[in-house]
This record gives sequence, C-alpha cells and structure tokens, in this order.
Amino acid sequence: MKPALCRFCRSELTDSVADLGMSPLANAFIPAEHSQSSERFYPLQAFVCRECFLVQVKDFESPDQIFGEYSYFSSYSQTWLDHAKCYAEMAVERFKLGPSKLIIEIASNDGYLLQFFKERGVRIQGVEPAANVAKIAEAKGIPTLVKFFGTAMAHRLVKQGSMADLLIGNNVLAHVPDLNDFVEGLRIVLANDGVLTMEFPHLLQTLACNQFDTIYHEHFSYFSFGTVERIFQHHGLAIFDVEELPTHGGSLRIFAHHADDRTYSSTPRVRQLKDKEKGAGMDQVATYVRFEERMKESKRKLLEFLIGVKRARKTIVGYGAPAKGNTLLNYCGVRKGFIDYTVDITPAKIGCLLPGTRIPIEHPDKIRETKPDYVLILPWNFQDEILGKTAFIRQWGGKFIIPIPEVRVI
Ligand code: JHZ
Repeated sequence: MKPALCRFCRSELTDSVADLGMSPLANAFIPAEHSQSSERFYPLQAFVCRECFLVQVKDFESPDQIFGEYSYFSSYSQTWLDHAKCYAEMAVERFKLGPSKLIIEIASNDGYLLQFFKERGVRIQGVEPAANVAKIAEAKGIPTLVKFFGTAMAHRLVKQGSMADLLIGNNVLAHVPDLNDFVEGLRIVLANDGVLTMEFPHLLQTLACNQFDTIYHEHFSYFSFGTVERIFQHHGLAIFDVEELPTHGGSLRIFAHHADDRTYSSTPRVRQLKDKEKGAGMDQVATYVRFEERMKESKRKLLEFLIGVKRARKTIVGYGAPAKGNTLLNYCGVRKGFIDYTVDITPAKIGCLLPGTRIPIEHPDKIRETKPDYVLILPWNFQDEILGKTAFIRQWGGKFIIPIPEVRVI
C-alpha cells in the first residue's frame, strides 16, 4: 500500500506516532434504541510528516458525516465559559473593538464566545457547520452561517462586504481535512488591518503530558507552533504574538495578521516559544516516534489498576462523555466489566451509549444514588470543576481516578 501524503506539504507519511488500533468516531454516541445495531470502526493511527512535522491521522469519513449533527456543545463547562469571557474582555480592550468593527468566529458552536461580544455591542458573525448546534446560537441572537468554512465561504463573505476586523477560530484547526483551503480562506476574509486569533491544543504538551486520548478521527491534525507558523506563512499570514494557555491540557493562542501589515511587531514570546520547541526536539522525528511506547505503557498501567480495583470487588463509574474518553476506553479495552456507567450534563448525550464500549451515559444524579467506590474523570482537562461538583463522593469514602498523564487516585 502506498503511504498517505501530508495534508499540508504533500510529503509521504512514513513515521507512526501512535497506533490506537480500530476505533469508532469519538462523537458518534449511540442512541439507546440502536443498542442492538452494529457500528463502524476505523483505523486510528497518527503519523508525523518528516518535512513539516505536522502530526495527522488519515481521513476516513467526510466532515459532513462527523460534524453534520454534532454532540459537543461548548457551553456545558463553566471553566470554558469563563475562559471565553476573559478573552472577549481582553480582545475588546487590546484591539479597540467598537460597534463599527466586525468579528467573525469560525466554528462558533452554540455562541459560547460571541455572546460576550454581543453584550459589548460589537458586530458579530458566526460560522458553524453543525445545524443542531448553530440553532442554539441563533436562539441567543447570534447570526450564524450554517456551513463549513474554506475559500468558497470566504469569497462569499467578502462579496457581501463582510471582512473580519477580528477573525477567531478556537479548537477548529485540528478539525479541518483541507488545511490549505481553510487557511487560505482565513487570509481572504481577514480585513487588511485585521487580526486573527486561534486556539488549539499544543502538540508539545500533547506529547509531554501523554495525552494520547486527544487523538481521534475528528482531529485530523495536531500542531506545534513551528508547524502552524510555516502553514500560515505559506498563505501570507504572519504570527506576531502567542500565549501558552492551560486549557484542554495545554493550548496555544496565536495572534496573526497579513504578512505585509506593519501594525503589530513580533513580541519576544514568539522567539521564546520557538526556542522552547527546539529545546523539546519538536524538529526531530525521534521525539514524535518515542510517544508510542509511553502510550502503550499507560494502557498497561491503567488496566493493571482497574483490574486490581475490580478484584477487590469495588465499583467504578465514569464522569463525563468527552470525545477523548472514547479514545481512552476503546484503546485500553475498558468496557462494562470495569465501568458500570458514565454521566454527563449534556442533554443530547444522556440516555445514549458510548461508541465502541457501549457504556451507558446517565444523568450525574445517578452517582448519589449508586454511591460508587471510584469515579474515573474522563474530561481530565476540567478536573478542578468536576472535583468541586462531585466532592460529595467523599461522604461514603469514594475516590477519584485521573487517567492522564498516568493513572492517579485522589
Ligand atoms: P471536553 C472537545 O473535546 C471538543 P472533548 C472538540 N473536539 C475539541 O477540539 C477539543 O475539546 C479541544 C461534560 N461535562 O471539552 C461536557 C460535564 O458533564 O473535555 C462534555 O461532554 N460536567 C471540539 O469532547 C465533556 O464533559 C462538567 O462539569 O474530548 C467535556 O468534554 C463539565 C465541566 C463537563 O472534550
């Protein structure tokens, strides 16, 4: 079989970073009435490109199939809403955004972010391909175009006179199969003196913190700063500032503008981060390839721990039904013999089964009813918020299990 090609630079992909075996789509929750139906599994393996160091999985399903009806609603975490509000306040201040300015957000989801700009009277436009999610944003009064973003959409926006003074894309870059068309679209729709900010999980942290569960088919690509800078440069965009954020296990927020725009000069943080990545070996294939062994060892340790708990006749339930939890459980082969059920506050997930493992998703109240000995926190990125909400399990001696970077009990 011929090797696949890098979706950015078209080099052959020969180096595996993580082979997670066969997995279903991580957000394809199974409605209870389909519990007896079969489901599709796809190879889940990440490769690194030797030329541009873009880490990526092959695409097996179209974005339509993955995002057409989406079960992820950004507003179901207070931590994330607080983060969004904080960003909006910073952006209004730093980029002097008033009623004459237009903000376009790509992948605006349920309006979790644009609502804070709306409150401040700035003009807003959301772009969100999942109709069921966009409907919630529309109900909040956030105008939303229900379509995938790319050069076609960018030309359409420009034609109607909508060029972005601030263009935002949070946790969307990983979800784009045609990366070049997407980034070219960003360049087209960005006003001449506009600013683009994007947030995405930082590959350096993904590798360093063993976050193999964040690899799933919906995340087509995984980015270091160096690789994003290269992709942006190729499309006439220059990154002038960057922030390291604690969100989603360690993310970057980049600030970019047109390569010929001199409004902002590059901050020292750009050089510092490049040095940090070089120091971490992000320009060497060996750094990426090493990841696989650590991932395998994590699987063994988690299983060893869970087997010990079950042999001691203790009960374990999950907290959360995040996409990453489905990679973790499917890769480690953790099914109902270990976990009785998981809980989630997202109404669209409650009553469904997890893809692959078929673990039922219940309302969080079920934890108080069944008093489990252990609660496995699947969205470990929100562990502080979840630990706060479920501290009551201590009343009956319950404990929490955090699976990433290595299994840990608290
Ligand atoms: P969460 C998401 O991945 C989605 P996921 C997406 N694929 C992406 O790119 C990455 O983030 C970066 C629930 N919950 O965000 C809500 C509670 O029930 O970690 C969610 O179902 N109670 C676009 O899906 C899940 O947990 C709570 O108190 O891996 C969290 O999912 C909280 C805080 C959350 O990610």
